[in-house]
Amino acid sequence: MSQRTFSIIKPDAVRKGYTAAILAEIEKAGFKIIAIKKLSISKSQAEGFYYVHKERPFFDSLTSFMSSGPIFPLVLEKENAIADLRKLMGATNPANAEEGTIRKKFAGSIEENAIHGSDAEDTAKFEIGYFFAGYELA
Ligand code: YYY
Ligand code: MG
Repeated sequence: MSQRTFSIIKPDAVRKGYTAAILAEIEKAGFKIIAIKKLSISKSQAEGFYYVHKERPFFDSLTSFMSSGPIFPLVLEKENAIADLRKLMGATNPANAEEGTIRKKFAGSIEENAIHGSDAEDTAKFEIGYFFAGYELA
């Protein structure tokens, strides 16, 4: 059954000019792009998005980074989209990411790791709603 997930091309990847290359990897892997936009978020918007990590030591640095420049939020659809995107992304730390994954190819560090992907159905739902209105998801 077809499933939707949420992704972000992060500020590091946008700055380095990797947006189109990452979108190409995503499409090549069989995902349909349901919604996409370019925007910059404030520190407090980044804090709201990553609120599950608010007690973690990297929270302040992560949310500063995520508000440091333009990002591309995405809604993606395919069979098994949530797990398949996580696989395509690779490990959080690019040093541990498998060959051929987006983070292996495009991430610079554990923080500046090029791409976000939802980790479960409930988080995908929250994250899609955080960035997109219903009328943008036709
Ligand atoms: O889902 P994923 O992005 O792979 O990792 P999370 O554990 O959810 O962490 C979110 C985000 O936080 C991660 O993409 C980079 C950053 N981060 C960090 O800067 N340092 C860590 N030790 C762990 C995560
Ligand atoms: Mg995560």
